[in-house]
Amino acid sequence: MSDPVSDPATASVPPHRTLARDLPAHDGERVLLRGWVHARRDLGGVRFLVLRDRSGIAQCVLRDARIPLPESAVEVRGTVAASPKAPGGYEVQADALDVLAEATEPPPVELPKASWHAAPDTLLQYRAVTVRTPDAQATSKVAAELVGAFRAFLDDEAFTEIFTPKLVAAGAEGGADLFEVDYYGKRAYLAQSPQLYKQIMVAVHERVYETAPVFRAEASHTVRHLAEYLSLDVEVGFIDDENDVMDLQERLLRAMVRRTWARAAPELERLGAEAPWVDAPFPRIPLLEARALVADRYGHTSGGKDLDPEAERLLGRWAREEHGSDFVFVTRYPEAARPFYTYPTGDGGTRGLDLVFRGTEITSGGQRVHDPDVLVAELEKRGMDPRRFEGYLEVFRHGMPPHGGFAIGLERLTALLVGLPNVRFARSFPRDGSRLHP
Ligand code: AMO
Repeated sequence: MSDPVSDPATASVPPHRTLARDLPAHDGERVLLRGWVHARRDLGGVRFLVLRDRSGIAQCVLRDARIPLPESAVEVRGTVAASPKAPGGYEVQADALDVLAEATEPPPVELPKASWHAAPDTLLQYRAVTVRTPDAQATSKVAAELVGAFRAFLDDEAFTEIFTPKLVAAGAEGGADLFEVDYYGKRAYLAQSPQLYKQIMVAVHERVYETAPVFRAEASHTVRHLAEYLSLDVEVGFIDDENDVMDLQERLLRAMVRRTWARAAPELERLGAEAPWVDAPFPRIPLLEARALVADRYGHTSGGKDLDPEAERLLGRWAREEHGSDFVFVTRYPEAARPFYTYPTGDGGTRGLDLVFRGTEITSGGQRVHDPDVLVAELEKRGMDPRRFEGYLEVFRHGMPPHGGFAIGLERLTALLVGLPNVRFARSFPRDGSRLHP
């Protein structure tokens, strides 16, 4: 066949580039690879360059070329040959190596080594480069597929994507974890969630979703809290009660897991991810029953109004053992444990709920208050000034139907799916109490 690289007839058009993963389909042919120097080895007369591109890695064998430092951007021309020891069973016998951008110093850690072997702080300090490790690349790909699956499912169900402000006048979730911003001399905040706006938009489209960062000035430094995370928000109108919210969530999570497993199979395999149990119905258990169950069955008494992390873990174990599910809904949260917009049941409880996945909360949601007088009362009960929510409250005087929704924390879901011990590594550039760079 003609050489796509040197054929003068095609010299004026960009040469056809082959991806590392496609070498087996080009056995015996000339190819052009482009990527980064992932690793290099010098065995006397023969030099090996492992090239990494967006699809994976390819072994290239060179005779005399000088191989630049790892992470240099290069292009390699040569002929594909079977090689049982090479990754994927094929290598490129190279006759030309061109350096597109030479690395001027070695990477801060050896990127080809399994990334989680290095100290987490070092990896995060040099994240601009360590984000290139195959594990980090696979993780961000899985996260992207999860968001794609979220959108695809909801688009099919006639939801409309919305875009709400991240600079806001008041916090929606209560609590002290607000980042304050100087807004033209006035006090503003970074949005803790799109909660109030997604509710307002229910009166426009009935069914809405948003995928956007939210900000929490979390005081606690844990492996499951970030100062900035991606919130996958859903809100739907004309529901009967919170069971509709759970039904939707269950179908959505099942679809997200299945599609991600189909589309990111190589990445999930590389990360050693275990497919979750999603086929069985997700059990639903009221909070008080969950606390009692964890105490009776596992001898653990949960502290606080909510379930503590250990109680969540044990409840996850129960769901798997008794219901064959990696997911479990915790329902009927007490008013004291939920934000003002949660639908109260009049007995101190609410139609607020959480979804626990593999023993960790990954979503919160439920039915919302749609009566403006109840909303004002709920704000006042929590010592919040209704005047600060005037724009929001107004909407409820113009016919808000019964509605509800939920939000998934993308990094928590990603970390739990691929087995990361720390949610920071589920985000390319995590923000926490001590990290603002890179
Ligand atoms: P909530 O505050 O419970 O609910 O957040 C929803 C989900 O977001 C994730 N999450 C976090 N992830 C990383 N770092 C954090 N600091 C963090 N905080 C929360 C969790 C959690 O389950 N407006 C409501 C949602 C709703 O009712 O629709 C809300 O934001 O996975």
